[in-house]
Amino acid sequence: MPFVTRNLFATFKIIKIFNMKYISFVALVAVLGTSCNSKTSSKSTTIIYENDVLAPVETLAPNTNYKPAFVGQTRIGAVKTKSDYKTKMLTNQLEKPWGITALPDGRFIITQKKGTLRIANSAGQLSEPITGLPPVNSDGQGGLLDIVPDPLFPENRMLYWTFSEKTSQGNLTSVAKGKLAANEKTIEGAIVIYRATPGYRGTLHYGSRILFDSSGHLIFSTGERSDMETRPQAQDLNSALGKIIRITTDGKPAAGNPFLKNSKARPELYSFGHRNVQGLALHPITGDLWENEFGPRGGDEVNLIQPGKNYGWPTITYGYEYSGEKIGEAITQKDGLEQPVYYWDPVSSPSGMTFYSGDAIPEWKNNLFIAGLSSQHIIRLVIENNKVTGEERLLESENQRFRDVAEGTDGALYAVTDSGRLYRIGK
Ligand SMILES: [Ca+2]
Repeated sequence: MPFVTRNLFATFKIIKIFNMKYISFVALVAVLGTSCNSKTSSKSTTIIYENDVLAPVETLAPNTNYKPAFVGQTRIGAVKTKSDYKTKMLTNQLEKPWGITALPDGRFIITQKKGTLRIANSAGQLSEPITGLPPVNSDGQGGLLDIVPDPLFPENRMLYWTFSEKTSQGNLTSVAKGKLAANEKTIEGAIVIYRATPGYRGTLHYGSRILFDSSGHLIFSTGERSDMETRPQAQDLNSALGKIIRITTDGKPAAGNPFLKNSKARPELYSFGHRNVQGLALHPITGDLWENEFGPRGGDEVNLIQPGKNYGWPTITYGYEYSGEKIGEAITQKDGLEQPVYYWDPVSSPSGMTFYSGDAIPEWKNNLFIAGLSSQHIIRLVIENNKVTGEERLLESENQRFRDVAEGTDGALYAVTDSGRLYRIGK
């Protein structure tokens, strides 16, 4: 009975993974029953049901020997979308797209790394490159990064974006704003409103995503610029590196920021201890701010951001150095430092992300969708009560480095890839 042996082995392995949490006696009997009766046993070796919880999507060995702080912090059981949805590549003519955001009229504004914008409609037709933005330094991981329209865009045509800027003091992440001209060929009156100093000569770990919060202020992210020289600044409240930052549309510290009364901290800071924040999104129901960030080798994270909190880097991490060496004291938890809600080891290279708020695919409602770079798929995370309860991989067969994903006004998801593709995923 080789199939039964395999099924029993798989069952016990899954029990170990889930620590008996999701496996009922009934489910166990169901699996054993399947193994005895099934002619094709391959499915029953990998799939075990209770409340639609399957074995985790990740099957590769982790890079570290670290253990999660709580059950479900990594390698949660898989979920699978039951609704019909279609995936369509709308165009492959974008040039290194980096950020995509819906405009109120149903079209999209898309950044291209080298410093221009494109507008796409939901059929994938592209405008000519839009110029008139301040020069970007697109070396390494830099360039024109993320973009967001003003909440009053239909009236004022204002756009806000982040980019890597070369200055005499080194390269840095900056925020600029400008008005989309009526002919949609240029940006008018573009000015830099904020510079995340200090500058540094490297070209890695700039962040960056940008969005508006419910009070009309800008929230954006930076990175710690990767090198050992700048890494400690993620913990330094007098540096803008490795931070989430909240400013007014004029680039001033926003009212209500957590460090306004701390004379040793920069008043624009919102949270700290970040490595390289590549995704930001507001939860459609709670309004909470969520982020993702690149870990080193292992330890990519999803965090629920609370103002003033320390997210740990580089003091605590679920990853090793790329060389395989351990980082700092090789600890994953410490009092006063926040735990990620979820992490990946091996890494997924999470980039832009969005919560799904549409009605077209009801089972996706309030799920988090994350563009995966090296992992080459779109990650779907089901989140309940601020815990991840399921993970799915979408568009794996496309073999694309997904850079950003946004929700359209039509209730579909739209994703851009490093090779220049724009996808529509929806009904
Ligand atoms: Ca962290």
